[in-house]
Amino acid sequence: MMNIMALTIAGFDPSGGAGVLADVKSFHALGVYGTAVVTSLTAQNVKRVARVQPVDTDLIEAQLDLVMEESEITHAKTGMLFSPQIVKLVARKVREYQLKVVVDPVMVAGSGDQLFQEDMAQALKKHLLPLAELSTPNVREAQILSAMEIKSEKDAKKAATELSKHSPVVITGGHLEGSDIYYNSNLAGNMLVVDGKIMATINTHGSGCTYSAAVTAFLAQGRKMEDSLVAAASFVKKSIAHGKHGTLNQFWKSDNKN
Ligand code: PXL
Repeated sequence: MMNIMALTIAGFDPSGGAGVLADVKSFHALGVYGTAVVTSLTAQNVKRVARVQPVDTDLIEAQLDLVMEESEITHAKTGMLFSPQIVKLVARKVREYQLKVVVDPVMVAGSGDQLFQEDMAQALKKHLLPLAELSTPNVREAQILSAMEIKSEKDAKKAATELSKHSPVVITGGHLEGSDIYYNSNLAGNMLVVDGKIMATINTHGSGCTYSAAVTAFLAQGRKMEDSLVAAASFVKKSIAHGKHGTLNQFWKSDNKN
C-alpha cells in the first residue's frame, strides 16, 4: 500500500468526472492512497444532473469513523456537502480528528445545476472555513461566498482579500483569464498569482474537484502550500489536455510525477 493517505468527503458522480471518483483518481495518480466518505449521491453525466440525494448525517459520520479507525490520515478535502447539517457534521469531525482540510466549496455543477441547499454557504463560512488550510472556490462560488461581483482578475483579488478573513483562499481561474489567485494574510506580500491560460476544450468536467484533490495530495506528501498550488495547476492542466468526452483524464501518464 502507498504509505501516504488522504481522504475526500464529497459527493458521488457516477460519470466519474467529478466528486469522490475524480478525487480518488487524482490522489492515486499522484501516488497517494485515496479514501472516500460519500455525502450525497447524484444521478448525472457531463450534460446534466438528474437527481441529488443527500446521505443521512449518521451514515456520513459512521463512514468517517470507520475510515479513521484504521488509518493515520492527516489530510482531507471536502467537496459537495449539500446541506448546512452536513457542513456542521463535517466541521465537528474535522475538529475531532484534527484533520488538515482543503475545502472546495462546491455549489454548482459544470452543467449549471445547483448542488447545494439554502444556507449551505452561510454554514460553510461559519463552521468549516475557519478550520481550513485552504479554500478553493471558482469564480461563481467566490461571488456567492463574498457577495461581491467578479468580472476580472482585479475583482478576484478583492474578493480573495475578503474571503481570506475566513481562511487562506485560492480563487481558481477557469472562469476568468485562467490564472489562480491565492491570498493568505500571513504570506509575505499576501498574494500569489499562479499563471494559467484558458484552454480551448470542453473536457473540463471535474476540474475543480481534481484541482483541490491534487493540492490535498501534495500537502499530504509534505509539500509547502505555494508549491502545492503550482503543482496542482500543472496537474489539472495536463489532465484537461488529455481529457475526452467532456471529462478530464488524471492518468495521462501512468508514472505521473509532478
Ligand atoms: O465540480 C463540482 C462537483 C462536485 N461534486 C460532485 C459533482 C460536481 C459537479 O458535477 O457532481 C458530486
